[in-house]
Amino acid sequence: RRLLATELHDQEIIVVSNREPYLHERDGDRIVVRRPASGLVTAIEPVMRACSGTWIAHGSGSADRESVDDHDRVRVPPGEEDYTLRRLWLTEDEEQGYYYGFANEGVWPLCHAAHVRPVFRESDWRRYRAVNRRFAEAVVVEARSEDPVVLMQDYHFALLPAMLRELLPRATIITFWHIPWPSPESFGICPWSQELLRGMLGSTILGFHTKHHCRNFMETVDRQLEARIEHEHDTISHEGKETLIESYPISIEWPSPEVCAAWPAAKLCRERVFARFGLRSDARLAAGVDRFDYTKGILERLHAVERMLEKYPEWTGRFGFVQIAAPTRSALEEYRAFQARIESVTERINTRFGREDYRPVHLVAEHHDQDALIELYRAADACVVTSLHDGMNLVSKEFVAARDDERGVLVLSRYAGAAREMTEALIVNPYHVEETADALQRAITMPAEEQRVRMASLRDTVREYNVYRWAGRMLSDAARVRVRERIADRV
Ligand code: GDG
Repeated sequence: RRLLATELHDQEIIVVSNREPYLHERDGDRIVVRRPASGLVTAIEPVMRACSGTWIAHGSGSADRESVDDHDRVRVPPGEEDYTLRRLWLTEDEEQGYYYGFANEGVWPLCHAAHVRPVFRESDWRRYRAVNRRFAEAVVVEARSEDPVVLMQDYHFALLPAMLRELLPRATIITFWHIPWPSPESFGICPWSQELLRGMLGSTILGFHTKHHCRNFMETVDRQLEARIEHEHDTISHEGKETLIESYPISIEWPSPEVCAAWPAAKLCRERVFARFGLRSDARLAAGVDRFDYTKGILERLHAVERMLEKYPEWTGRFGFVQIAAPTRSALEEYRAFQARIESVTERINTRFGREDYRPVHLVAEHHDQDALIELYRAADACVVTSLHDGMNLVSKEFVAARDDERGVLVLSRYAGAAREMTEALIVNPYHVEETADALQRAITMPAEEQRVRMASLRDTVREYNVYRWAGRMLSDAARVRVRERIADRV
């Protein structure tokens, strides 16, 4: 956090993302504030609290417009008011075309190797372009200087960097792509692939979670555009503008001693969670926490649980798997069908292995508050992350951060960016049911000393490479580039 403050000096910071960090929702007569289930929000929010500034996002809470007098702008977090949240209101057509259509039916499956076919509609593309333009104009309205540092977030805004570069040529534009970047062949099927690449290359810095995603991006540009690629410096020069392509593995805010002191003891968490799900006191508990998304490997996880119960029948009656699945994008048919499938597989496993007073799988398709997630992380013998493809995955890091008792085992997909750093987890190929089932068995039978050694080492990594380091590295690279550009301007 200190490093971040040094990097920022008095620099103006503007964040642009689709998702807003605080939603105002109507609950009967009251308006309540909710934090959305989003890895992006989890990561950026502490950075914004540290540096003040303005966050521009799509206002989507049911009571956002009623929440404050100037309903376009609100100071957040509620009660602390560290920074400004500027909301942009989208029409239903805009939301449908830009968000659900192009971003989530097009780019999301395009970038994730989860075997879901992307859908590209001309009308969605037009709306995506128009909404990117609206956000670019909003940045210009909010900017107090001609050279702010603008942090663009994610695949909703691939066109925005180049649009903003035209409007604010002296801005430092840092774009962070939170999802994987696929191979050039996979990306090439998008009818507007070149426009997307040109848009992104308006950035001063373009960040991905891993080196592998950076390499894929550079190869994609190499195949599709006339550009100079300098692998030695990790830069791409296109139409007279240079972009640094760099990996910045995202992370979480490491909990302070005060935060940890306020957590209920792990034993108490266990008692509460076991009571909630009707588990015997000698049972083992594995947990999953995800947005209810087809990329997260929830189906493969259930197959592994089923196989484990089949292969190690001694666990029947003594093992519970709790899956929190926060509702997401349910307006899309693909998501509804996926969610229905998971419900039916859950039921099948419960019918097969359950008894009158015992259900092995508990699927809770509801948004939970953060305290409830911490309680579950602290109660579990194992946290299971089996993403089919995931830029990073923050749940794995949150689980580790919650385990100050140095107990619990992380089972982690090799296809999550997190697997590159979190090598002391039990790394699995989620498509390999047998391997994942055996990893589960190993996790819930791991001796305490081995758990401690693995967990302590994972905790060192996440504590050290926390979200402030992620932002600090990006901002210090930006400061370096800025100085170089200013000198070049003068020459
Ligand atoms: C994208 C990339 C990358 C989940 N359920 C609830 C809830 N959550 C929170 C988790 C975590 C976040 O949502 C999910 O973060 P992930 O990183 O696992 O995944 P995505 O949302 O897909 O995030 C991902 C990330 O961006 C950051 O760059 O790591 O690869 O796909 O923080 O705790 N939070 C609450 N209630 C829930 O029910 N409050």
